[in-house]
Amino acid sequence: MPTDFHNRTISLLAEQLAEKGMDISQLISRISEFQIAVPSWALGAGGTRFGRFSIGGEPRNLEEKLEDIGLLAKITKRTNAVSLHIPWDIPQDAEAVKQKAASLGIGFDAMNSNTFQDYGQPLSYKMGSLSNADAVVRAQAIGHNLQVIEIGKSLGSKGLTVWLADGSNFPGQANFRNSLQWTTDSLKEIYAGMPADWKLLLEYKPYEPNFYHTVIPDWGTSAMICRQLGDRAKVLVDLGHHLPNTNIEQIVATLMHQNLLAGFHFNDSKYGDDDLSTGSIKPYQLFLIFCELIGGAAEGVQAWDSISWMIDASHNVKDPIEDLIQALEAISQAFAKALLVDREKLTQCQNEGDVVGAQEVLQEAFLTDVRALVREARIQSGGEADPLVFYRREKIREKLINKRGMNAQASGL
Ligand code: RM4
Ligand code: MN
Ligand code: MN
Repeated sequence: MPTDFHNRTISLLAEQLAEKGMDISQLISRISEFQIAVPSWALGAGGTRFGRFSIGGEPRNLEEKLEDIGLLAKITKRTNAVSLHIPWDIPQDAEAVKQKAASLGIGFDAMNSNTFQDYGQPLSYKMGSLSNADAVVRAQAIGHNLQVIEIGKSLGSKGLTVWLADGSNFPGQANFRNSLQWTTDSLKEIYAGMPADWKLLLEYKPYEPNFYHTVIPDWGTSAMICRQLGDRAKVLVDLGHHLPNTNIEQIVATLMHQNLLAGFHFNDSKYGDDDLSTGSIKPYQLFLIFCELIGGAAEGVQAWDSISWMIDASHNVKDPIEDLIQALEAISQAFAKALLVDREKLTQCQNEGDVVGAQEVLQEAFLTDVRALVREARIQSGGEADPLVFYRREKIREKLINKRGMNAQASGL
């Protein structure tokens, strides 16, 4: 987009917003401050259980993953942290990794433990980890989480994200109540091993890889467990971890109401845990979620800064870096649009039973083209006006392929 055209667009938008009593510079600083972490497994091509198609130039180790995130950080200015997955990304030299990340302007978001795969550990997780009927397997899974906390401490992380694949595939395979109790007891031990300034982010997921029952299938079960752990345990909402048509914005509002929202894993979904690019399927839903987040924080039910933000998508047919650029843009746009909602008017409509008016308020904000606003925030922060155009013009993928080869593969799923 030519600079001149951008400048005219942004001044027109500033004028429009000023008429509604909104100050564009305040909006720009809110958008600029909003940073979303990138997981270390997002830089390589994902895949499905049917196959995986390489894209070439994928990072071969943790250092190269950090370099890719550093590039994203530099051009988008929307990310400043990485979320590591253990054992996929065990740092050999924590101090060196920490320094490298710092030199790229990257910090360490929540750590992710992994007890959903076997990777050479003594006992198998085939029949579950924290919920396993065998106490020795549970102890091993607890020990793994404690080790992840130690690694995180050495890097300056402040959180542990737990996603469990535990559950069963067939009726009768597992005892519902015992699985839940063992999971809760195991999590209590993990929680007790966390430093006082850490938080535990507990995911839920209705199905997959288990298809009959999942030990933590929904936000309510996660919340119930968190309540038994302590104040620093909260529920993590992964947008893909719901059955189709679930009202996720209501879940967000409810969790905030109880000060129980740990954070987000952004992605989009048509059917289930599709891990598609954020904003590619249901941008209106994403906007409505941000409306609840902004509303909840503005009304003081839960502090904005207590919420963690991360992208958790799988890149099967797109260049992962391009996909992450698109996701960061979509998240920023949904956030910016939600900032435009006239909350006073919305409340008035709600109180007066003006259903049409309430919809108008939301649509007015959602249908505003905020691309120039998001771009301006990025330019003012020193990023690229159009990161995707820059990425392609500079032939970054070609350069990565030259450096790392066509068959490079990152650790991960
Ligand atoms: C799960 C969940 C976790 C992620 C793994 C790879 O479905 O979303 O957050 O760590 O996938
Ligand atoms: Mn997730
Ligand atoms: Mn998932």
